[in-house]
Amino acid sequence: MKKVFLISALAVLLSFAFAQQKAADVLKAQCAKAAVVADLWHGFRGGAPRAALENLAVAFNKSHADEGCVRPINQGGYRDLSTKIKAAFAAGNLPAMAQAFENNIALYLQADALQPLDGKLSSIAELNPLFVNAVRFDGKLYGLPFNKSVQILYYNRDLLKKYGYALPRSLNDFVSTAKKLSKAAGEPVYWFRPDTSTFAYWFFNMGGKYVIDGKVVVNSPQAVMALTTLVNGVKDGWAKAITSGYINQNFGKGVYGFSTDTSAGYSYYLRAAKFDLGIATLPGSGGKPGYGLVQGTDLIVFKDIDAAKQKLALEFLDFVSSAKAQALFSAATGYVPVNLKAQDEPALQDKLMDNPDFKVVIEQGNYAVFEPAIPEWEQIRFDILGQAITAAVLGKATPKAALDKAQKQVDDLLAGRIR
Ligand code: FGO
Repeated sequence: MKKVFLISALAVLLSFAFAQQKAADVLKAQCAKAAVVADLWHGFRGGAPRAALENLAVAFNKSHADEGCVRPINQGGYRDLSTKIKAAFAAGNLPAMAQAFENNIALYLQADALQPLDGKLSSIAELNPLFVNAVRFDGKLYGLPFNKSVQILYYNRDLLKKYGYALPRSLNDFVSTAKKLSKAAGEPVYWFRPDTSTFAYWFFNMGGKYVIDGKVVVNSPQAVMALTTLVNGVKDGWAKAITSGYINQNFGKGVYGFSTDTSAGYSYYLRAAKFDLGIATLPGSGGKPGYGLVQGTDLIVFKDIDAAKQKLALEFLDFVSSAKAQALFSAATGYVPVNLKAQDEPALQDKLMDNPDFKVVIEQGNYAVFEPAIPEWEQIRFDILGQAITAAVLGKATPKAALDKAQKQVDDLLAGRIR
C-alpha cells in the first residue's frame, strides 16, 4: 500500500515537474522567434503560483503570436526581486514588467520609474476596489492587482475531532482552544512564523494601527499586546515558533493544530498535509471574521520601455486580470480572485464544487487589511519590526523593549538619520 502510494505520489510529482518543464520550454520557444519580448520579473520560486503564472503567459503568447511574447523570469523570492529591481535602476536594465508590493510601488515612484495605467486597462472596472485602491498613488493608478492573497486560518480537522473541539471563532476562543488542544496533545499546536505577517493578524485584530496622526508607530500598546500574546503563547506551551522554512515545510515535525497564514499557501499546505486540512475565516470579534493581512503582489509596467513592449505589457495585464484568467489562477493557487466576475467562471465554480472550503478564500477577502504603502516599509517590516518580533519570540528581549528599540530605528530611518 505504502509503496503504491509512493509510486503514485512520485508519478504526480514527476508529471507536475514535467508539465512545468514543458511550460518553461514552450515559453522559450515562443520567445525565441518573437519580434517583441516583454520580460516580466517575478518572485515565484516554484510550486503552483509559478506554474499558474507560466501557464497564463503561454496562453497569452499563443493568442498574441503575431505581436510578440511575454517572458516570465524568476528573480528569487519577493525580497530578492525588489533588490534586483533597485540594482536594475542603476544598471539601466529594467524589464518591461514586474511584480511589486504597494510599498515597492511607492519606492519606484520616487525614481519616477513607473507607467501610469489609468485608462489603459479594460478590465479595471471589474476588479475588486479594495485591491485597486491600494495601487492608486496621488489618485493615479500604478499597478494591476494580480496575485493578492489574504491570511486565513488553516487547521487540522483530525486533531479537533480527536479531542472534540469546535473551530474557534474569536481571538479569546482561539487562545483558549489552542491552550486546551496543546495540553491534550502534549505540545504546542498553534504554529507560527515569528514575522511581521503573523504579527499583523494579532496586531490588527487587537485594534492596532501602524500610522497614527501621520506617524509610523510600531510600539503602540496594541503592538506590545500582540507580541506579548505570541511570546506568552510560546512560554505557556500553546504556540510554537517555526524559525526555518514555511509552516507547510515543517509538517511532520510535531503535532500541527492551527496557523494563520497566507491563502497563497493553500496548494503547498494541501500537498504537504498528511491529515485532513481545513481552512476557515480567521477568528475575529463580535461574531465577525477577523481581519487578514493582504499580501502577494501587483504587476507594474516600467516607463522607459519602447512602445511595442508597452503595448504588449498592457495587453498582458488585461489578459491576466480577466475573469477567466483570475478564476484559473485563483483555483490553482489560493490567491483571492481580483476580478469580481471570476466567481461566475467554470474554473472557480468547479473548484468550489470540488472543494467547498475554497469559499473561505473569497469570503476572507472581505475582511482584509494592508500594511502601510510607504517606500521604507519593506525595510521596516523585515529589518526592523521583523527583527524585533523574532528577538522577543526567541526570548532575547521583552516585547516592549524590542518594539521600543524598533520604534527608535523607524524614527531614525524616516528622519534620514540611518539608511
Ligand atoms: C509573503 C511577504 C513581503 C512584503 C509581505 C513586502 C516583500 C511575506 C510573506 C514575507 O504571495 P504570498 O501571499 O505567498 C507566497 C506564495 C508564493 O511564493 O506562496 C507562499 N508559500 C510559498 C512556498 C511555501 O512552501 N509555502 C507558502 O505558503 C508564499 O508565502 O506572499 C506572502 C512570506 C515572506 O515572503 O516570508 O509576502 N511580504 N509584504 N515581501 N518583499 N515586501 O512588502
